[in-house]
Amino acid sequence: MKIDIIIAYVQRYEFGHEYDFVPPVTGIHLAAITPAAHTVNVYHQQVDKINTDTDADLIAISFFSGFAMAAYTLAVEFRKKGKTVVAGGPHVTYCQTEALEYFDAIVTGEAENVWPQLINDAAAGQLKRLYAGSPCDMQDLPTPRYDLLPNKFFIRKVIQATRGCPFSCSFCTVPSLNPGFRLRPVKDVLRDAGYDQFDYWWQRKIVWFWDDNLTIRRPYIRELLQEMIPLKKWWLTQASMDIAKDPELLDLMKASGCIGVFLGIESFGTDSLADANKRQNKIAHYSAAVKAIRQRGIAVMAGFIAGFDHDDEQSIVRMADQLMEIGIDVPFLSIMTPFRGTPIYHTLKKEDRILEDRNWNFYNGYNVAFTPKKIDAEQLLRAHRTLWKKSFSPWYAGRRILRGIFTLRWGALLLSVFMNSFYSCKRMRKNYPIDMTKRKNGVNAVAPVLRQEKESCGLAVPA
Ligand code: B12
Ligand code: SF4
Repeated sequence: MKIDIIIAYVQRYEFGHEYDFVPPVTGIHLAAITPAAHTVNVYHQQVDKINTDTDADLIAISFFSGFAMAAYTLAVEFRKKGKTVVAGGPHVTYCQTEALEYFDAIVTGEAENVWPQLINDAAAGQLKRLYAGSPCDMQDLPTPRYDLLPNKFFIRKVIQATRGCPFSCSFCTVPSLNPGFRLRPVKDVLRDAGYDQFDYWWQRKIVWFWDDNLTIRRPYIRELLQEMIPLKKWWLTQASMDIAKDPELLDLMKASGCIGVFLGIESFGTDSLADANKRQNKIAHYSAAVKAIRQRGIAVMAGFIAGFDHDDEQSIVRMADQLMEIGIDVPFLSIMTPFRGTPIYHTLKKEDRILEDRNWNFYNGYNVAFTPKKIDAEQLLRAHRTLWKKSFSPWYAGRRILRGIFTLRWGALLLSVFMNSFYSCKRMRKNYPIDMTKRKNGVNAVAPVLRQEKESCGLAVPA
């Protein structure tokens, strides 16, 4: 069979990009675990135009909630042309009934244990409607099919070394989507990190670990990083703030080539952190933690969320200065989003605060899909946009870059220059994040034949 794997994507700004920073591992990993008898292509809507006139026998679409409308639109087009279309990913896992309206079959949860079976069934014309995946043991996974990535991604060597996260933040789907914490054998990770068949030096040099919490199991990360030192790579990952209290680990991160760490800082409000169940974050330690990481020349990227129950417009806009004060190199500024499968969704649903007339396009992290507590939805959006514009003004972005010149190692500085300039250019060109309420495909609008499921869908949320 010929299989097209498509990673659906919708840009959040007025204009899309033809090039982008980095792909997910999803598509090239599914391609790698596809039985060798079949031919696979991988397309990323993030940078590729999706051609529905394909000669593939099976179309497999991956998407998360914010891209559901785009994925359903593609599915409708493909099915009009007589194609068999299957899907998987976080959204499908939680909204099974809805997804089954658009796809011939769906895979819930992790796919490793069921994907080959689905392909065999499709080849035999005996596709079932639902394949329930189970947590993968992460042993003997092949190298992702990097050869199938379009050259339009700046960074291409994406790897998952671990899966899952031991924490349970209220807004996050990872604990229910990827239960438990599992590790790949270090030798397999090193093999992938050493993959070198890329055109450009930086694609060979940079390794982006798409782990949710790579550093949490200390003996594992120490072993991995020791072994990475001779590879002389630059690498990035997401981690918990507790790394800052482990100077030995930070030194090892530096020695093994770490250039950037993403921390989920989320808020400067004690009550908000408690609501988020982010017990690992302590506001009083933010500055010292960021300093300890930056002292090793490593850039600190950090996520912040606007829209906690204790937030008002002032507290949201104030974050632009607070994140500067604690020394963040690259901020990621989101709006609270009630993803299905998260505790926050269930709380907001119980309190009748989900804005049911707002479709999945509002679930891109830059729009409002619920009624905030102290302010209204419009004020939350306005405060977020003010925060975003202030944080990426040339003055703020420029200061972050300048600060890096004196502290960061040069790979980390490049990262800061690149990312801050990217967002700042968007802001200067008035290429702002799209306000979905102003869009035809926003409030009350439907994708072709889309009926958004109103009830809580899919898996139960762990207590
Ligand atoms: C890489 C990544 C990104 C990248 C690239 C995304 C892209 N191009 O699709 C970037 C940085 C751009 C990104 C952005 C965002 N992301 Co993101 N991202 C990830 C991340 C960290 C890794 C994805 C990955 O490669 N995983 C490794 C692969 C192997 O696992 P997987 O994708 O889960 O796939 C497995 C199964 O799900 C299944 N599967 C998946 N698809 C399919 C398809 C088929 C056909 C089959 C059979 C099986 C299958 O099989 C795979 C193997 O088991 C995940 C977290 C995670 N751990 O997955 C979050 C995640 C996908 N992101 C998430 C979110 C919320 C966002 C943002 C909205 C964040 C924000 N607030 O700004 C933005 C949206 C951007 C936008 N434009 O709207 C959520 C999605 C939740 C949801 N229900 O939708 C996740 C799960 C993180 C979380 N904490 O909850 N993201
Ligand atoms: S620490 Fe990060 S990955 Fe883990 S549950 Fe919290 S937000 Fe999700």
